Amino acid sequence: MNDQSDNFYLKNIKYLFTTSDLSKLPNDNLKEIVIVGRSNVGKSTFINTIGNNQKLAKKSNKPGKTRALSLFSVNDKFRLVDIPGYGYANVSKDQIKRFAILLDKYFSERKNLKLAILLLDIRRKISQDDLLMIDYFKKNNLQFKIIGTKLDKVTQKEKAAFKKNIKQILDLDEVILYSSINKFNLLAVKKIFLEYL
Ligand SMILES: Nc1nc2c(ncn2[C@@H]2O[C@H](COP(=O)(O)OP(=O)(O)OP(=O)(O)O)[C@@H](O)[C@H]2O)c(=O)[nH]1
Ligand SMILES: [Mg+2]
Repeated sequence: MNDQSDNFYLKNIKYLFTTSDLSKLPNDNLKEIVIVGRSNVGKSTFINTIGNNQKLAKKSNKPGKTRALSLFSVNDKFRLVDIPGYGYANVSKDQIKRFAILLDKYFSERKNLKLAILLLDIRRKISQDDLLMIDYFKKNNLQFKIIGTKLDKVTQKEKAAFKKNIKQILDLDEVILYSSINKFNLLAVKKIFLEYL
């Protein structure tokens, strides 16, 4: 992608469609970035707010319910993919299993997929499910980046505890902390996109 990060606007984000049928995904060369994380961490909101388009939310924001992939086109140059999070209570075991199989297929076979962004709530400890996800990415050689969310809600103490947790458990020195409310660190998020496009 040629755009420089500082003039790379994420203005034109369009909702495309939601599907649980991988054969319905576009057959083209556009790259995809999937947003992953526990239910309620802010995945749908993240996509909606980086595009500055609150209306997008209605399309994908049925918490934990739609066991499917939602696709968004960004500037007609790449796609963001929203998926329901893990840990949502009102989902049957059967649904979870079917969706896990679907995701595994998407993660391991989809050629367009270049990066997974794993969102972690800065106020919470990294969960067992988060660790399983990271393990999965490593085993499948899928590039991933971690972004801490809900920065607007945290105290300095919570921020420091999160960074320490990330260092201790994942051995990462740097982690981007983002807020969908005030878009603090949006530039750093955009830089991640650019790096993988
Ligand atoms: N204060 C604050 N609230 C946020 C932020 N991001 C998301 N939220 C709120 O967190 C709640 C959950 O956000 P969603 O975007 O629906 O979470 P999700 O990860 O898509 O959840 P699932 O679809 O269930 O997996 C909503 O009430 C959002 O408004 C943020 O950066 N700051
Ligand atoms: Mg969601």
